[in-house]
Amino acid sequence: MDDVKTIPLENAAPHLGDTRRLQSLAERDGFLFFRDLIPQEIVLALRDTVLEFAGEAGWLEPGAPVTEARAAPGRRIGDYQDPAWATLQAHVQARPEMWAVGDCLAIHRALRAVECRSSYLCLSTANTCRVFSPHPDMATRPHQDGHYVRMIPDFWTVWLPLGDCPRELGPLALLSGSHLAGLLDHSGLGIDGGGVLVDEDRAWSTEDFRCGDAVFFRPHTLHRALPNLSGRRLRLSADFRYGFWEEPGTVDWRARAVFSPPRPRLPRSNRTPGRPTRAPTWSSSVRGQADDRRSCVHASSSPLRTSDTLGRPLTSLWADPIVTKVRWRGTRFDLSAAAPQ
Ligand SMILES: O=C(O)CCC(=O)C(=O)O
Repeated sequence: MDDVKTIPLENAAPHLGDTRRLQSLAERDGFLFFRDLIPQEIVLALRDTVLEFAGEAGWLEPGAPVTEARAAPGRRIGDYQDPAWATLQAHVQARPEMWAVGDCLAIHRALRAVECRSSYLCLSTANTCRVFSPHPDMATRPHQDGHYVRMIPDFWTVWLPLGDCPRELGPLALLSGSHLAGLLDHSGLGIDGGGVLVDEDRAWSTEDFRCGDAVFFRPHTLHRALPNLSGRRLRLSADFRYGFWEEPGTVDWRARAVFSPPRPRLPRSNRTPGRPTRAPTWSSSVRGQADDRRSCVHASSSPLRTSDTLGRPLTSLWADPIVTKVRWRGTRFDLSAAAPQ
């Protein structure tokens, strides 16, 4: 595990204006790496949020500068079944810093550049902040997201470090061309203990990631984390999933989540002249707003559930929070109640 063979990721950022080039890289590799894509200030704001949580959870070395993210000696951090880890996920779901990164224009623009269609940040499918202590055996095993994320058929994952993440800190690494083999058998229950067995002589594409870098990859792209060999520092990252408005599966899910009964009604005092007083139906309104980034739905609370939409047990408790509170076009809706908040 400690001596994973690696090769450098190719920077696709210079090709952001060249859809053909992006598409051929994505078809060849199953991933796209963008250097300096995301404004550092929004990444660092999310890093601060996660570090604040880490401090309260006792994950940081007492007395050390918080910004250095030094791990509390002896603490194993990153176990997906750890209740504190699940709490971190629920915590970040309610934080604007999470969605400022996940829903940032730079990511949507890059997705549009490669796909030529409008993306949206897909909620309720494991948008995650990860914290790993320097225990090399805890590194994420090789797997495909398509095995775990089942709510939408076609999506991109975007992974980014929350701060600089050189190889020794255990960034993500991806296997070029692995997406071409389709969905593979996965062993075990989750990406911490199971996954896909890959020949040891395969070379994984990775980088000394810098704050603002991001790697985009497909549902069948094999990826893993390198071991955190830093000895003392926490590895912090976030990952998000994106669907496309034109995908039928996606459309159904979003329409159900936002507009199905109980249908939110605005209180009289909140009604904007000229705006519909009832939530619009999917077909009449949302499709027309495909380019409107602000129409993305934001989770603001996340009771956890233990099975997916098909009733299969989830591999980890955090994997699929049910979205009950959403903010849409500036209005907060509680989907479990009849009226908006
Ligand atoms: O950050 C990690 O260690 C794993 C991330 C991952 O597997 C993903 O983003 O799909």
